[in-house]
Amino acid sequence: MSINLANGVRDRLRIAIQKSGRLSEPARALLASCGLSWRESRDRLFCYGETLPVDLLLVRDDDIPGLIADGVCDLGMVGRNVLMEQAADREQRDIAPAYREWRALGFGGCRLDLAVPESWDWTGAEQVAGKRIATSYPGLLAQWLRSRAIEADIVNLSGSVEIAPRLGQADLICDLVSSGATLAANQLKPVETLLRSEAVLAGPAAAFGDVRAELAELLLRRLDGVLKIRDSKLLLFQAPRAAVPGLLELLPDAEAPTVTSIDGSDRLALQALCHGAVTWQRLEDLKRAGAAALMVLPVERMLA
Ligand code: PRT
Ligand code: ZN
Repeated sequence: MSINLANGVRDRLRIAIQKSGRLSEPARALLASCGLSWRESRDRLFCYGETLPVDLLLVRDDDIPGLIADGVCDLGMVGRNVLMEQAADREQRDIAPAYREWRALGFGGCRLDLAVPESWDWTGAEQVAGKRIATSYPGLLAQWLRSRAIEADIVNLSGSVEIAPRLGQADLICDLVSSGATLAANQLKPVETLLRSEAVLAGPAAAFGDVRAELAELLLRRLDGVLKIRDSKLLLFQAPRAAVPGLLELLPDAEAPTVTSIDGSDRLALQALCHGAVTWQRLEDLKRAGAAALMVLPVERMLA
């Protein structure tokens, strides 16, 4: 298979995802649930789209914003932290942001936090003035410091940020945190959140001027359907007519239900799409409020 990676007008859509790492499997799974499938090339860097003209480029996550900016890829799935760090860097160098976040994807969640040695008494952001802060996110950290008019030294490290205070390279750190276990293992504690991050779909700032516009629109429609139903369940139950208003109050996250009357009785059958978790607790609350024959069904696909 010959692959033309040149820029310009194209009739296929090219999406960059992480080759290997935290985001690679969930990104593939999400695209697969949008009905995409691929033929893998031998070098496993490029996957040719079979069901739709949508190809994958497997790269390091840090390369994704640049690939979109350069027009080598049309879209990318990358952490908001990476996208915004590179946008901050472009801003600092007076380069226009060539990409933007199109959708939040609901996986790869983490925070960019300031963390200090556990022995510190944290009194507030001004405490970092004049201190050395180790980070791999110098652009976002500089923005945050500027927004608070705080001056501090940024120690730019590409990895192992969390051991910098113990090595005497820095006084505190600014790094990604998910469970907090890494901070705890290094006797650090989180004190401020600079950014809440998750994987996002990034695309160009300007619209596509060719067939890729339709492909991107189709993909977004499917993606929205998948994201919307990810935590959604179809709830079926029966209830006496008089109990229905009270029951609907217990379902604030449900869309307007379909209501059917049951012949020859005062009872109604209801069907409601719920967008939040339908836990045992919620089912028990509904039962107490008059619902019966409760059933929770998974939703496989939805097209609004
Ligand atoms: O090779 P490539 O450059 O593509 O991969 P990478 O090593 O740069 O990235 P990878 O796979 O580690 O992370 C990809 C993306 O996952 C990040 O850009 C974030 O958007 C997201 N993500 C989510 C995380 C974390 N959670 C996370 N916990 N990225 C990194 N971490 C690290 C963090 O840096 C720290 O070292 O995990 C440690 C903290 O984890 P906890 O659970 O101990 O708090
Ligand atoms: Zn990376």
